[in-house]
Amino acid sequence: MFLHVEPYAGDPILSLNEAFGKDPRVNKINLSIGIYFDDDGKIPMLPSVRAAELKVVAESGARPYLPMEGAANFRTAVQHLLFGADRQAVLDGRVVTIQTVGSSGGLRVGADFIKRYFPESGILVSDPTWDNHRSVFEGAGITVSTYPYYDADTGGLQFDAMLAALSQAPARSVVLLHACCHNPTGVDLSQDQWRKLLPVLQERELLPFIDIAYQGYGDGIEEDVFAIRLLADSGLSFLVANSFSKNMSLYGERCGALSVVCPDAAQAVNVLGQLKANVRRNYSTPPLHGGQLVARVLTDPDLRRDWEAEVVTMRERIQAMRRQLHDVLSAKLPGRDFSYFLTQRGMFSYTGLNPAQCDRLKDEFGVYILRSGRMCIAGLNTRNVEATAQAMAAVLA
Ligand code: KET
Repeated sequence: MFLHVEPYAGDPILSLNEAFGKDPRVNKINLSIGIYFDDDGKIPMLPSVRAAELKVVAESGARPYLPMEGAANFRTAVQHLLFGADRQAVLDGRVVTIQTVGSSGGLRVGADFIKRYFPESGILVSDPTWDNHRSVFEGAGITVSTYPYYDADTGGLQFDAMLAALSQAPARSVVLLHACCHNPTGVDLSQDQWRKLLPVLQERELLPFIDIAYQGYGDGIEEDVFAIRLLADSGLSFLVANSFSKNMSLYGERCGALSVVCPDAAQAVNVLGQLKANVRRNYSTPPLHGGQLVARVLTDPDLRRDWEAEVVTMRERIQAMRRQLHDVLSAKLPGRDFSYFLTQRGMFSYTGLNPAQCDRLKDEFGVYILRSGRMCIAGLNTRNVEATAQAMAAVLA
């Protein structure tokens, strides 16, 4: 019956992370997957999230189904976090938010919505982008193409080429944009560049789909939603998928959301209805537990304050690791420019290592980075950063 089913080639991120788990070497270093590890190399349980969990568990033992769109307290809290409670688009009822199975689930529900209501539209993603973007949108039957983004010569952004490509895109093309902490390059648009991009999106009648999986890891929780609020204030219609995997360290709880900013409240009602219909035919309703932790942290003033401080701690630890890796490598290989470790933002740096060099890092030194050259800086700590720099210097020499 299943003889025609071909073997799965594996996923460039998850399969490498699994390979790391099976590697028997004690000194192995995992810089593959986008997970924040603390200085002890552990995935933290944030104290604010732990406190929220104790309260949530103490209050209710019942496990009802959530509505298709998720829990009302979660949806409102997330909408306020992203768009601001007092912003016009929110006050006008133009924004709808549903709770999804991680932001991956939000991307997929959004992709299905696009396929159904914009059947002619393709999606443009940055070159490069998170590997799974292509899989999610192609999996929904949408044609994926790229716009120029990363400049390998400068380690920065090809902003003019990006604008030029988007200026040529067919009307109603979907444009996938990373709000902050671009995955995999760590290269973001400046606020000024976002302002210059906006008229192109408007004039070409493009439909932005914003992915924000690292809110708080760039400049700050509020600062990192600059682009989302700029677009919402402009009256543009767009989609946003966001994640609490990283900034609340809730990976396995699958906490995310999909928001759609609509032209008016009446259209918003219909859009919400179709998102619900899509959820119902896919997985029916989202899971309960993790979303309640998120809602509690976001709405309890004390927990919210603690969480914001914890995010600062995580961000600053990554920045310290960036600095240390930069300094050790610069000392080992003088004359080479490693400043990209300092300018790139969020969890990742794009090292420019080729696949053969990445394989050497893994095979000879037990240092796992993606074969694209993406390194998860959040996997470095005071005990492995030196060894990582040694290994990198060896394969670069
Ligand atoms: N968007 C981006 C840009 C992203 O990097 C991830 C995860 C997600 C969405 C998914 O988030 P979630 O809410 O957990 O569904 N990225 C890391 C893990 C993964 O590939 O799943 C990574 O790039 O390593």
